[in-house]
Amino acid sequence: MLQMNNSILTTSDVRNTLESKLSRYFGVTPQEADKNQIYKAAVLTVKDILTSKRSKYKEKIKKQRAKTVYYLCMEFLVGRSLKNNLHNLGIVSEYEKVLNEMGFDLNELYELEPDPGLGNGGLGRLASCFMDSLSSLDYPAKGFSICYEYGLFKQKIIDGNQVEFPDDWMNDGDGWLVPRTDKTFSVKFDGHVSEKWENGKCTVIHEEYSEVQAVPYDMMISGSDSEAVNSLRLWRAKEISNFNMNLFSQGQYVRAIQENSNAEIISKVLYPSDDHTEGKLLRLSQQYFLVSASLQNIISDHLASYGTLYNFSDKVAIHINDTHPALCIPELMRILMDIYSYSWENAWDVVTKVVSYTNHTVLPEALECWNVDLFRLKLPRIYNIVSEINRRLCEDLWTMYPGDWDRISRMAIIGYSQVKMANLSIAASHTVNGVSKLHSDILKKTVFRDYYKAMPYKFTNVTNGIAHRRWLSWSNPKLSKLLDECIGEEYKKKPETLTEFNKFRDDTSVLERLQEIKTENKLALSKFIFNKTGIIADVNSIFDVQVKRMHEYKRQLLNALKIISMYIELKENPNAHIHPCTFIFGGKAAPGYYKAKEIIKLIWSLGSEIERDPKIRDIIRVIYLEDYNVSTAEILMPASEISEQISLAGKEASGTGCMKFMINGALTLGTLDGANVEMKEAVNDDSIYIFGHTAEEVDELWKKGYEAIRYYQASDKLRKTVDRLHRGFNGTSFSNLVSYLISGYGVSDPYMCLADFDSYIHTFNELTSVYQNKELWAKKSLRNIAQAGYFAADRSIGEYAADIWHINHVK
Ligand code: GPW
Repeated sequence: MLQMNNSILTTSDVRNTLESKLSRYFGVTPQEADKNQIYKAAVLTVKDILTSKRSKYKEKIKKQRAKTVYYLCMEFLVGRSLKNNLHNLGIVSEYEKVLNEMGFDLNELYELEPDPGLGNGGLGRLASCFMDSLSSLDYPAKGFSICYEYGLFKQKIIDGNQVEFPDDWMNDGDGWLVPRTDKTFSVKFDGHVSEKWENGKCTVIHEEYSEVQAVPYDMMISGSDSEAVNSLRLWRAKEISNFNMNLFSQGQYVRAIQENSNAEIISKVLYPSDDHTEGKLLRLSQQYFLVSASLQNIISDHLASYGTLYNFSDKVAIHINDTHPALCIPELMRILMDIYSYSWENAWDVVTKVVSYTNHTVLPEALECWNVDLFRLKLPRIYNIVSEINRRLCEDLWTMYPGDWDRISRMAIIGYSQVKMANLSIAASHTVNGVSKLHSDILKKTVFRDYYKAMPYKFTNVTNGIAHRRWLSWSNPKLSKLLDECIGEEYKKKPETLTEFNKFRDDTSVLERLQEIKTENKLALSKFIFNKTGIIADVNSIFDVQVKRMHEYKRQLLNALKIISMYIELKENPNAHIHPCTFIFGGKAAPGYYKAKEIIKLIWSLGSEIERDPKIRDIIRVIYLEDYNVSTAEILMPASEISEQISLAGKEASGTGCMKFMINGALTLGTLDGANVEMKEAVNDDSIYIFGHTAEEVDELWKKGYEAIRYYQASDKLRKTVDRLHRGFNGTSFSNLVSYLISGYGVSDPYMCLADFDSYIHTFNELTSVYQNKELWAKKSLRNIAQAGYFAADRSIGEYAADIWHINHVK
């Protein structure tokens, strides 16, 4: 129940506000209203509650002159909001009751909300989980991103091929956005820059630029059982109405108008590649658009509160989520020097005190580099500043490492016609962190080794975490209820207290309840799958799930090989001892990522062939779930039993899906990669199933030379599997994938699927054999749930707040 204006929100308040919204916006009574109108009215009323709560919270921040963190990220994968907001505000039962009286089912209303896809995957979802925790822990925070008109594409699988469709989520999904047309900023691109000296003072002149207006749309993020409502500000590009009068006067009316509408393309669409950079001009424009608008906003808010910039670094922390917003470094320099007349040294001092940076990958294809010519042309002033940062950096490095050109060129920000964004980010940030222990260690040892040697004090680790309320309490109400009964509700605010659940490891009635809950959740998922695919997934089979972006390093192909080998075994011996399994896959491939699309085709074809064989499909089934997104994940996680986290060790920075599975009681089958390593430490060896080469062994294998063919020759099972892959499934041959896996001359599969195949199969068999013993399985599942508290975003945010941002709770 929510305390509003010192009074309690009652059901009659809810009824009155709903009625008044229905009448005002749709001219209907509750009796006349349809589901859609009721849904929209509910959103409007919740938005009002958030607004009033937010203004009170803002007052408090102001009064306490509290430091705020600004979290910049090109992606926020927010998921649906109605359910989350009602839960976080503690007003579900009031709404449920009133809506029931009006003849509506709240759960059905939730389903009407489109799932805004303003992110690709892990990176964007992490940002959203972090916003949830920031608010729930009463930290003052503001997220900044782009209001993409088209979010991540919708995926359809047609004959096994991924086909992309536009996601115009704004059509119905903009209900949570509050446009703030009073708070716009202008962002300048292109043109020429020159310096003008007058009376010993230098002014920078930027001419013939093009200008875009950034219009903010705010989404309010309520905390759970907290006072805070923070906001996520999404910028939309709008043409500026002062047209290029030169063009008009030259009679070029159409071109003048056309040039303007080009501006709006900046916030048109989210780039659909994950862990990969394309180096496109439009993407660079998007990045600068985000940081320039956000920084102007941060500075103008600061001036409005304090009237001066002298205390800027005491009151402001700016966090860049990977390097995508790294242009905020030169942009802050530009604003301080060109507008507020700071000296270089003073501006640099401010920048290096406020900016911190999280790295999310070691994959070389994801480390952002921009072509110097493109960069200079689009952002001439910013290029000047980056060059000067680079010049001074190299000068310092020269004193540190005289004559060591190799090292200095590796550490330089500009070199070989490229601007290296990671080097810029490390050079200017006070703190740099990786997202799991293993990943942070790898950063220090490999990609950022030189920087770690030169500036060891900057480097730290903050292991990722998830919004455990969304992913456990609100998505899995049955398990949540069991936990409430066993250990009380404290874990909702203090996830580390989930360990109390360990006390019930020998309580047979609790273990039975766990099994029942899993079965009920599997039934719900099974219905969902049936509605989407017409396939009935048997709830008595093991639900083995791999859902994540399609990527070679995540090795969905290895999982497919495992299933193929089981298929062969069953064909040879229909009575083979295999516990029935339903293999569920889901995930999108970047539209231009051919190999990933081929793997989708393989999984789909394998599934289709099996589906036509009644004997086999009763034992193993393969389902490819289309258009995997946050809402689908909320149904999948509670119903999963095996969580496949099988990336090649050393490649997955952290992974966060793994944590959602764990907290819902799935057992992990995984490599020692990313956060799996810490999950193993948390549950002990008998409740997690680890296989394959370690990161160190992978390195050694590389150095020695990875010869896939050797594994093929050494294992009968593997050889049969790969040969079968060559023959293909459902009429499609996959010989390309075979050459990819074992081509003899060093160009084969860099993610070493074959090297881990045998140990994967072995560990999978070991894991599934436990399933015979339902109680033992439930015990292991309980252990996972009880030890998952560490992987809550509340813990991660607590660490960022204390060790990196130095911000305090505002209550
Ligand atoms: F390349 N991640 C992602 F590092 O989802 F920027 N998209 C991305 O573009 C990048 C990373 C980037 C993921 C990591 O792959 C995953 O391991 C990690 O758990 C997640 O970011 C959140 O830290």
